[in-house]
Amino acid sequence: MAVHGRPTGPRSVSFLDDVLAGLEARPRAIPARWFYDREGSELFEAITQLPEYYPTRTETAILEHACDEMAELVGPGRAVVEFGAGSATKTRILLRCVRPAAYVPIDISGDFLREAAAALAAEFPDLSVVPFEADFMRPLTLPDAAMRAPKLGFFPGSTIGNLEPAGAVDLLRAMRGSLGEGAFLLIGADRVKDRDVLVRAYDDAQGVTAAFNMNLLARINRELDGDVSLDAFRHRAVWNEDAARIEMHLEAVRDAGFTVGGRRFFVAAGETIHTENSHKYTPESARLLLRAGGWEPVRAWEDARGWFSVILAEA
Ligand code: AVI
Repeated sequence: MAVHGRPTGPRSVSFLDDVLAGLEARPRAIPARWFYDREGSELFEAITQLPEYYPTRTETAILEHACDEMAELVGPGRAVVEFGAGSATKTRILLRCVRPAAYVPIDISGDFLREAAAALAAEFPDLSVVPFEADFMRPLTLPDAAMRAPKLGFFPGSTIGNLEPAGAVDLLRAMRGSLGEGAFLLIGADRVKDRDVLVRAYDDAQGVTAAFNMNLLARINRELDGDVSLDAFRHRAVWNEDAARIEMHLEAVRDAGFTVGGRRFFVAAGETIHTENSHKYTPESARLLLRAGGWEPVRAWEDARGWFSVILAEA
């Protein structure tokens, strides 16, 4: 399955443009949304099952535990609008509790969206499921069927953390605009915690996250007529304390010359290509971010270790 994250930032024209621009730039950086081809999406799904990758299971447990309280706070008859169409388990937990009038999953990948929506419609026969193929990084006009009910936006997974703070604020504001007056937003936010726990979550013992990161180079070779030697690079996950984020990089282990889309590049040993940011939040920084994005936090739930928060905010 696909979905989940697909961060980040203003969309440019194509994979080729982003890769060429990213390899030209200093520091070199390629947007994380290009991770999610079929292989990348499958690898991400495998990451969510890893013992070291606590966010998915922690957030799921929080939702299970707090869902009745969430339902009481938001009230019945809402349209649940999910940004990204397929945190399958989490969506089901929420829909069972909240009993909405409609469910509107928004995703840029139409095929995946329709599959996920059909499965949910079969499982919740009384629910009006209205899949909406769109790029939720841009302001949206929701389908008519969803416009009648007040909205509950759902943005789990701490996918917000894959955006730079300014981009995160823009997205939250766009969500506020799309969901309208009286809306709620239920959002997952991964917390700042012990550095080793964080680094292990992004550099697991089985090497699944390494494969996820390296798949970007493989994808460049597959789709952009590239000849990057994969063994010239290795996966790095680094905690950036100042920016409160895990950074993923592809580091050249030796001098690497290669061609992409007919252009020649040279990456010296030790140089990196920055491929992802995953920002982590304190309770205060999460509240500040939400307020900057036009949302007033109402209630936050966390697990016993304080590793992950699910926050309900109102427009
Ligand atoms: C999708 N996103 C929230 C994930 C994260 O944790 O930032 C992507 C990921 N990258 C490596 N592991 C997981």
